[in-house]
Amino acid sequence: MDSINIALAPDDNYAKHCAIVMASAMVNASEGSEINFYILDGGLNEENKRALGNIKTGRKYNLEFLRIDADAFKNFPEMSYITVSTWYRLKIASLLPPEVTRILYLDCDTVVTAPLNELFEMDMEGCLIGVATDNMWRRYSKKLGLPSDYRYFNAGVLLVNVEAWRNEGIEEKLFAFLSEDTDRLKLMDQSVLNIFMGDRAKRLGLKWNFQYIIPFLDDTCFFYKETLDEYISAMTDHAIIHFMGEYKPWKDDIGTLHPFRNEYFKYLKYTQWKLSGDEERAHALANSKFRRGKFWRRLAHNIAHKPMLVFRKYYLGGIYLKFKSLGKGGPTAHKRRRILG
Ligand SMILES: [Mn+2]
Repeated sequence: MDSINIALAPDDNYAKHCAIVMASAMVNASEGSEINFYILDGGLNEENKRALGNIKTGRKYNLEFLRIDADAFKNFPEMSYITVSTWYRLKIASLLPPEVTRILYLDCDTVVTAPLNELFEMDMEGCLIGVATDNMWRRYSKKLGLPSDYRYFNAGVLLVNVEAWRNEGIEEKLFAFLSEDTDRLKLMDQSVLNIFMGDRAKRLGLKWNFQYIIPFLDDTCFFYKETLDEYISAMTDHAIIHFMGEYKPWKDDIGTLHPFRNEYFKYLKYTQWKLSGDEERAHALANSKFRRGKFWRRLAHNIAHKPMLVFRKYYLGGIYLKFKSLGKGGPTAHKRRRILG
């Protein structure tokens, strides 16, 4: 029997979103796949742990909590909404039980929309991780002094070749690299992974980490020819959506601007956090009211804070993407109006 192994690293604030990622993976899993979840646990409370063990999609699943010594990470930096748990994934190979040889690490701001078997069957071709390109790849590569055609990857979805990590002592080498020069920590985990294993990262395609750009509000480097076709195709053919950046689906204000928001809400009902019918209706109503005019207010806000924004190449790139992808599917206006159900 094939198995799907997924690791997640929620703190108490993200337990609900974690449950939604889990529910979405189960609802979309192929029949007959065994589903195993591993929670990198830096100290979740009992109530949240119970809730993660009590997701009712009708599928059976195994759940294991891997206790992390949070003290070991106390000198590791955090950045705006990125908490220390972002670093936990670097310890994944030593935390997992020995029988797990490949794992899919998912950020808790993702949603699964298709079966994941392909990831567990593909040839890793000697690579240490499988990844997709980051929304701002070109800018990051430049900032880090990497070659201008290097496609800086996003670490929110990481297919980890655990076997290779163990055989080659990657974790030890990674932590030695960090302690050699503690300034490297300031780059945060994503850039560290890019620098450390960029040449051994298998490219999975944006289908597996689709980062939708909200035109007129978001900046992006996806409009460059290296990633343009990939983006346009992932708009309709995606298996994992990543709600990176500030437009989180659970935010009742600016989250309403994300056209794939409903992909998040449709899994709420399988979890402990499900809403009653009345609450759902009230929620949908409030959101549709809110969204009217929200776009323009947000645009005005962005321009007021960064007046030169509209002249930026990356900002214009988002608009280019919008027109390039029109007629190629993606969320329709009708779909956008529906929030729940
Ligand atoms: Mn993320």
